[in-house]
Parts: sequence; C-alpha cells; structure tokens
Amino acid sequence: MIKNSQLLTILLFFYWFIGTNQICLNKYNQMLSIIRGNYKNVLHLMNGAIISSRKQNGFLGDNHGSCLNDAIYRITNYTWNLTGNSIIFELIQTYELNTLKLWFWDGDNRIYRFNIYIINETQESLIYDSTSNSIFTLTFTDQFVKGFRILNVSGNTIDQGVHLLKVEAYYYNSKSDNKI
Ligand SMILES: *[C@@H]1O[C@H](CO)[C@@H](O)[C@H](O)[C@H]1NC(C)=O
Ligand SMILES: *[C@@H]1O[C@H](CO)[C@@H](O)[C@H](O)[C@H]1NC(C)=O
Ligand SMILES: *[C@@H]1O[C@H](CO)[C@@H](O)[C@H](O)[C@H]1NC(C)=O
Ligand SMILES: CC(=O)N[C@H]1CO[C@H](CO)[C@@H](O)[C@@H]1O
Repeated sequence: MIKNSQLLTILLFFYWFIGTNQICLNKYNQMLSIIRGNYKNVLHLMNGAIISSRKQNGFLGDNHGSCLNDAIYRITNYTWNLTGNSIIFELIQTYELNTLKLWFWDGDNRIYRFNIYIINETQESLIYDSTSNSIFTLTFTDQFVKGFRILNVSGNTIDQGVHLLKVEAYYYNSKSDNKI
C-alpha cells in the first residue's frame, strides 16, 4: 500500500519532471526558431538582406526596382541583369533554410533559363540548373545559408534578360517537429 504522503511526493516529482523538460524544450524550440529566421522570409530589405551584385544589375523603377521590396504587384519594377551575369543576394547572417522562392517577370508566358547557387560560409554550390517561368519555388535539404546567386544562363524565350519581381527565402517547417 502506498501512503497518501508517498503518492503526493511521487506526483510532485512527476510534475517537476514534466515542467523542467517543458522549459528545456521551449528553449530549444526558441533557438531553432532564431537560427531559422523565425520561419519567415529572410530575403527582405527589412531583414537586412542586400543585393551585393547591384553594380552589374539593372533596377527598373530605380530603388522601387529592388526585388527585396514589398512593392511587387507592378510588373514595371524589377531587378535584372545582362550577359551571363548574376544577381547575388547576401543575408544579414547565416540561417538554416530549405526554401527559395523566385518570382520572374510574368507579363507574358516567357520561360527563363537560369542557375541557382547556394552560398554558405565556405563555398558556393550549384543547386538548380534548368528553366522556369513566373513563380518558382525551390525546396532543398535543410542547410546553413549565407546567400544565393541567380545566374542568367541564356536569358528567356523572348529576350536575353533575367528579371526578378520578388524573391523570398525561408525555413518551411513541414514536419512541425520538436513540438508536443
Ligand atoms: C515603380 O517605379 C516608379 C519609379 O520609376 C515608382 O514611381 C513606382 O512607385 C514604382 N512602383 C512600385 C509598385 O513600387
Ligand atoms: C544572359 O546570358 C546569356 C548567355 O551568357 C547572354 O547571351 C545574355 O545576353 C544574358 N542576358 C542578358 C540580359 O544580357
Ligand atoms: C557549405 O556547403 C557545402 C556544400 O553543400 C558543404 O559541404 C559544407 O559543409 C558547407 N559548409 C558550411 C560551413 O556550412
Ligand atoms: C542593366 C545592367 O546594369 N546591366 C549590366 C549587366 O552586366 C553587364 C556586364 O557587366 C553590364 O555591361 C551591364 O550594364
């Protein structure tokens, strides 16, 4: 027979145990969230992202032409570049990410031919080498990312440009792991 006082002790220990682990788990989830940019778009002006290749890019609409802006619903403002050049994005810090979204100029149904490179602290790796039009979402294995490079391989089916209306990069939490 377990006495009431013993039962109480066991219960108290049980609740203490659950509580402590809950705190650890919360801290862990908090840290994960920070390194993953709070699961939001980190490729944005307001999050400190820059276009480090700006000297070799064109910005139609001047400062309004940056694809890091929010003003994206006018196809008359975009970021572009010429002759085998790249549009390079640099994040404010290294984040763990798994998704990149590119919105190409889609005033008609032209198809772009381009490469995507992921840049981290040590190197740059080719992650996509093909074509797309309009909104293109690339998912890749979870990894630490410092930036991206979009290379104009051979323009598009109408002209020689690569034109970006908007770009986004984030960690998509598909598994909603580490949650109870
Ligand atoms: C596009 O650029 C023009 C300047 O050329 C600016 O007046 C306009 O507000 C911009 N549009 C958007 C949606 O930012
Ligand atoms: C894109 O790259 C191709 C191949 O290097 C080049 O022919 C084309 O002129 C470039 N695009 C632009 C807008 O110049
Ligand atoms: C950078 O990327 C390469 C290729 O994906 C990988 O092997 C390397 O471990 C990465 N380095 C860092 C510091 O994340
Ligand atoms: C629009 C723009 O700035 N285009 C540039 C793309 O890159 C070539 C080569 O560096 C430049 O000559 C263009 O001016």
